[in-house]
Amino acid sequence: MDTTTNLRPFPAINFSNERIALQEGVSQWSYAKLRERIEHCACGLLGKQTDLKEERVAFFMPASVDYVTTLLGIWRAGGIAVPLNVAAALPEIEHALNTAKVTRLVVSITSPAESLAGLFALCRGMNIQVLNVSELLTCKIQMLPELSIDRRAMMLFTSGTTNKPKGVVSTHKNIRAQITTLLEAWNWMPEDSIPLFLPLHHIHGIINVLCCALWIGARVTLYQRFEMDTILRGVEDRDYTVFMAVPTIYVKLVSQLEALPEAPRKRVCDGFRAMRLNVSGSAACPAKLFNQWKALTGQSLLERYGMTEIGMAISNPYFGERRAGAVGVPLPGVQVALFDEAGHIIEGDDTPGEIRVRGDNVFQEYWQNPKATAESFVDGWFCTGDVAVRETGYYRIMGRSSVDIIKSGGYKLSALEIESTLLTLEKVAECAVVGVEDETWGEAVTAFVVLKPEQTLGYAELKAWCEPRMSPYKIPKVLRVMEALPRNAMGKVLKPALKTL
Ligand code: MCA
Ligand code: AMP
Repeated sequence: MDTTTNLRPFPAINFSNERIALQEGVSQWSYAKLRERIEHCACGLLGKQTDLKEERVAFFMPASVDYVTTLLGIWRAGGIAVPLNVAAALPEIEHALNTAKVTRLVVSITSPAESLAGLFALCRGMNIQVLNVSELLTCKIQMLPELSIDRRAMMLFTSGTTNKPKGVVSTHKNIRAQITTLLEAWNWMPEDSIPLFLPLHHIHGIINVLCCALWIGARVTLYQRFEMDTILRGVEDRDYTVFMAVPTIYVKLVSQLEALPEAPRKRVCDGFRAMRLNVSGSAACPAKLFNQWKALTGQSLLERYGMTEIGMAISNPYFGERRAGAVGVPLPGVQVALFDEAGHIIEGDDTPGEIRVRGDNVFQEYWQNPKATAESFVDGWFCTGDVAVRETGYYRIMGRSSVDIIKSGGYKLSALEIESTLLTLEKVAECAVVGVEDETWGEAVTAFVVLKPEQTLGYAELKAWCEPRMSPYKIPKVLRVMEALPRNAMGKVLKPALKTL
């Protein structure tokens, strides 16, 4: 077994040469060209050093060849890659930079211009050096380090039940395991071609789409966001063999397709029909959506289950029955079990329990947070907090053990984080945030607030106040001003009661 990594784990990047790796607009990059860029970037980051020794290097770019170059350049030079959310508000970026103790930040021509002035000022204040990919690309290629596979490689931020996101650290070995299980399970092949329009600060876009494709030698078409019309033109032109998205995107596609006149609808639907695989994940895919997609495109959506800390763990089969409303069976090399409240493994079907996961795919630690890390493992099993039941061998997700976690359009949000920001709004005396079932978003962030005496607050004012303080997708979709929040005898807010309102 290879225990070092100098991008050797990405076989295609080393050996595929003239195959097209990336497409961005009208530009294309072969694997050989991409490798050259990665090596320039790695050498630029190294300067006179021989190894970045797990330096945390953040980067702020949407899906682009520069993003890919930077991610793999940091890995190649021995750093920990910290991809930032390009839609984040400055206080959220500050939290990430601070938590990760980032020393350098890489930007590029693709970085959202409207955010750069604030970001640069933040970095000046934090003594973080800002670099541009274009400068790094001018550096001469020299010796690059041999790295142990156990080295830390990436830090992603995840919301939990605490109020601030934690840094989830994965090693090269974790990442390799997360990629290779999907290559095997979903039959990835070098001939594949996939559009990438998901945000690149989460596993779904980074591992399931980008890294799987680049590992095997497939082609990735990069979009900075979900550009529906352009992507559907590509589908119609049979540009893609595989499509991966969150349920919200399939909901939006269904309504777009249903609104099209028959001839163009048929062309796009036939484009989807001709693909070898359509995957849904990051949030529950309702059976209704599964059936609508099948009726329109003939595709049985392959639904899978994963988490930032573990990559993917459970998946419907590539060959065999894909069951609506279920997430399937454990992926190769991933151990999955359900545990009852007493902490015992549930052996048979039909008894719900918490999903716990073991395997090389499971992350190493929450960054510099040994307490949270220790609390999330029991006897070597990572405790997901998700509750599921097995039905004739297939897992079905039933919900989460915490009402404080909300899933909106595939993003996992902390109700407490949103509440703690809303409480800094001078007029607000108390507030409670919950996720309310919603056909498009899965759950819609809903804020219940009690105002201080003689204050008023309308939705437009709340939204405008939130904009510089939180990512757009965290901003409540609904505001309910209340006289008082429902509480139990202990004074705890009754969130389930709020949900039913
Ligand atoms: C956008 N908006 C949202 C969301 N996204 N509101 C709530 N929840 C959201 N997720 C709001 C914007 O603030 C804006 O509001 C309006 O919708 C239109 O924004 P726009 O950006 O144009 O929307 P969109 O492009 O249609 O975005 C929807 C989206 C996006 C494409 C579904 O949310 C998305 O890319 N989600 C995927 C997230 C993801 O990859 N998650 C994976 C993490 P207004 O009009 O009021 O300004 S989970 C993971 O990685 C694990 C391991 C796993 O299992 O996969
Ligand atoms: P995150 O850590 O942001 O990646 O979100 C992971 C969470 O998304 C999991 O803990 C689940 O609650 C949820 N999730 C992912 N995939 C699915 C799915 N197919 N069905 C239901 N929930 C899912």
